[in-house]
Amino acid sequence: MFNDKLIELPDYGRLIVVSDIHGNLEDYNRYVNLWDENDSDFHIVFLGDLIHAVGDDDKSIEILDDAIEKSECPNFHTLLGNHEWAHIVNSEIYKNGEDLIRKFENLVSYRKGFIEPSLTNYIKFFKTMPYFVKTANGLFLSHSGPSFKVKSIEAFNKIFESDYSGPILYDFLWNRYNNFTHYTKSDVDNFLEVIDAKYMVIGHNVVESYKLYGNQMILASSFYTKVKTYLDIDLSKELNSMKDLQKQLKFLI
Ligand SMILES: [Mn+2]
Repeated sequence: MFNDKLIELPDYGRLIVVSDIHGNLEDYNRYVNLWDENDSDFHIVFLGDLIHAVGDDDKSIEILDDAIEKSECPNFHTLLGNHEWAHIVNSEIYKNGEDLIRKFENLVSYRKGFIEPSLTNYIKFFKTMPYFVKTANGLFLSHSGPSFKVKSIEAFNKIFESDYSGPILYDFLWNRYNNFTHYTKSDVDNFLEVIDAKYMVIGHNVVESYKLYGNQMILASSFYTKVKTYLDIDLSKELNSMKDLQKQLKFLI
């Protein structure tokens, strides 16, 4: 069954995986320039949170305008992050005391002259964002998670039936690896077994460069990191250990 919230990638081609951009246009452009939109077997995935910079230099609008254009390409994928989700469900989101929803709305008015129809169109775009990517060689990509509540494939598939307020989707957008009430290494393994994948790659957390948490890899591609790290994956290669995945890590210099 076709599911536009779960992208399945084949056992051939190339895949670049980039985590949270948070309004950093310079980094966004550097990653996009690594990719070739004309090669349909060459995919790029952003793991959510394209928007919301902390501080003054917030290029969320410029990034979104470009991403909306590029989303016409079937090999360009931007997953839903908790920051995009907050606009969809109209939930508050603060960082360093800044109200990021208001800040984004002000930014839209400032850049476009009026808040509407641009704001509505951005939220429409957020609603087109897939939640997950699964590759034939055994990777599962999401913004965050997993949810320890997912103990069967049926429980997992319920995410796609419920709307944006579902508790399991919430876990895949907000959970943090260093909070044992969210999930443990064995929750990662249980989840990977349920969805028949080997390794999970997420963003969302503040780590320096990248971090391994059991069979989970946490990437920091832009936000809060000195060494900006992404994956450049050969989809035709089998993955037999986390080392095989680590070998495909690259760094923006
Ligand atoms: Mn996040």
